[in-house]
Amino acid sequence: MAWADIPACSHSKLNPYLSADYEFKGGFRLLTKTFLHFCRSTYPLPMKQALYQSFIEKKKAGQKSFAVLIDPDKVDAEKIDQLVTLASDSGVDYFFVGGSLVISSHLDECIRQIKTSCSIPVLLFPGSPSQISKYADALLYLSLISGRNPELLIGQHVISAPFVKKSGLEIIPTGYMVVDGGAPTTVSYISNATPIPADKNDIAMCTAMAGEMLGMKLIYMDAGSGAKKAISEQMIEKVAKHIDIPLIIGGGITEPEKAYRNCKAGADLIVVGNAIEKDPHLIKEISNAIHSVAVNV
Ligand code: 1GP
Repeated sequence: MAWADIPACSHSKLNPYLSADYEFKGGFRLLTKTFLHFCRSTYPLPMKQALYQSFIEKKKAGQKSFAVLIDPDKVDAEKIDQLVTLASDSGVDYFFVGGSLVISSHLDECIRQIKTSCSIPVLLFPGSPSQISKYADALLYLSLISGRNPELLIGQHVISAPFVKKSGLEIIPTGYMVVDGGAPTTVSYISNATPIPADKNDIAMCTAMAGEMLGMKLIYMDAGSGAKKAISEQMIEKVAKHIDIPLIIGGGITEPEKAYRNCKAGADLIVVGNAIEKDPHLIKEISNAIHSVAVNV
């Protein structure tokens, strides 16, 4: 039945076309069903946002978070077990998994092991589009906004977009900013992009503001894994004051006191990898320091 065939008045008591009324309702249901099917196939269900929502809610409540970074190249099954146990006992909020250069091919196994042993969410922190695993909870969809390398701003994203979409992961657009950490790091070398000079707080501030206005959902400032010098509290404070989205800070953080001061300066989430690889028992101290920052609601 086409729309043009529907009688002008289809109320059963007034309508002489009783059978047409029945047909109209049936036809309408069929059209509704067809329309919904069309919408679902043309416009898939909204992207998952559960983890991002948790970031936003924690930020609103003034709660600081701690992520342990696991580089799949640097851990075996036994080490993962140890990290998961320590992290679970210490109230770690997230695992980040990835690295600027991942050589091994056990990313999936690494994440599956974490997921089967604890309920801490796993976010991919990929150095390249090959570091995608459907077993993770979310993907930090990084655009290197501090650099001028078009491949890391948009090029690799275009190539991997269909694959990323198909993964079913929660995708979190993240403005990634590499800050000079006192010596070349893997990320500064591999990205082929100049890091923001450590004392140029205004450049960092403007870059983060631009990232937010371009639609990034997180800003991640990173001095690079194993950086000699972590990002200064002055730079963190400057950036934090000028953006409303959550701010992640990582690179070269080796002591609980520094993690604490970064949070006081405005960081919402602290990432530590290298120092924990060397001494996994730091997890508890750093976690306590981060979670002790007073809630400022
Ligand atoms: C690196 O921010 C992370 O991308 C963590 O750095 O390994 O130095 O803790 P570290």
